[in-house]
Amino acid sequence: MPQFSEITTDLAQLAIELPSWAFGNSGTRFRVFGQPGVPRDPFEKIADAAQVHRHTGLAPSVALHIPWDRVDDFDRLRAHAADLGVALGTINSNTFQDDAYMLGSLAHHDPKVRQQAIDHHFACIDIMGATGSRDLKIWLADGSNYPGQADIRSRQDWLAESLATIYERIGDDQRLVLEYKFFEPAFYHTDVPDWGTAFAQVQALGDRAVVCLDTGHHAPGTNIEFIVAQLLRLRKLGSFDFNSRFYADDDLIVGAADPFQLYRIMVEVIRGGGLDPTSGVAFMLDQCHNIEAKIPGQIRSVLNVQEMTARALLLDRDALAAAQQSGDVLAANEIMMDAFYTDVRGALAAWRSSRGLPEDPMAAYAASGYADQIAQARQGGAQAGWGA
Ligand code: LRH
Ligand code: MN
Ligand code: MN
Repeated sequence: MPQFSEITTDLAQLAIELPSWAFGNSGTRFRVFGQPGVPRDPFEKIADAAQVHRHTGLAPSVALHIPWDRVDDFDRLRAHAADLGVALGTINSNTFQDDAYMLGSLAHHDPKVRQQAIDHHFACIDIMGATGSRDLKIWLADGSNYPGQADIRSRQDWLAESLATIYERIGDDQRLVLEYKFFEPAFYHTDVPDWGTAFAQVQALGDRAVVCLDTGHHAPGTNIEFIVAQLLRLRKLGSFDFNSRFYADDDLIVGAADPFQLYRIMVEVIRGGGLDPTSGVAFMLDQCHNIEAKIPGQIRSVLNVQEMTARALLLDRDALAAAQQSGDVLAANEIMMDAFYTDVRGALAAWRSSRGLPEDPMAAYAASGYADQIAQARQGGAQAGWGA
């Protein structure tokens, strides 16, 4: 197995984008729990995200969701982020909250509704100009609940047309990122339910259209690392929305439910060159902290990704390849598990401190007094925007 000192150059490349909505109040359809000190506006969300970066050095950018994070002056929001040492990242569109979209948005049967949804994406592209964002991320709630309700075949064509119209509008250095999800809110059919459909749709658009893989968006038992390998192979893996799940789209802390799955995903990311910043693979979190504190929840999340990335980098790939080539099933599996079972926490703590970061970011945040400060200063925090 490689030494820890041999993996730090690669490890230093890891950057994880935080979702602005992780800092707002959230919950389930049953209850949204309010927490003290929760941000009242996008400026305060950025300030909280900057705390995560300050203590971990892992989270240099923040994704926005429009209209949840709509502000009058995006230039000012961008400058505010820069002052706090972070950048504005992906712009997420939202066509799932207006009455007009009850039966769909970009795949709706009515061209007027499709146009409304396209116009929303044009507005997002304008915002990207001000925020300096590279990626427009599209997740659609489009689908149907009952067999016969919708023409599922025509909807693919309408979706393709809508996406092509949006794709035409993005800049040469920008990307359209299409996210899939197998169900919810639609329960019978979903218009972009899986990686294959997302791939087919973005492939028809061009090079600057790629797929977002949200780890919570698959049926239980799905081999997600295989999808990672395939999309990287096809050069269509644009980004991850990391989170973890026990049942459906639970949006829990990444690596909490199944650290081994996260390790296996990172093994395939590294195998396919996805850790190299030039690969264009963006690592993002898409989580909600319904019952735990939000800023430490995000700190824990990025540390979990860092830990599993370190273990995946420690995998002895030469030995693994040799075992695979010789058909030695048990040896290959043992090599895979050796790296997974390596406790890297001590080595990571020492490495952090050698880079001027706290050895223990969770403890450093707790000692910083920031949680008390925001609890005092902010009253009436905003809801994350969904889950009410
Ligand atoms: C949909 C989703 C998508 C949305 C986010 C709030 O379940 O994963 O990425 O933008 O949740
Ligand atoms: Mn997502
Ligand atoms: Mn989701």
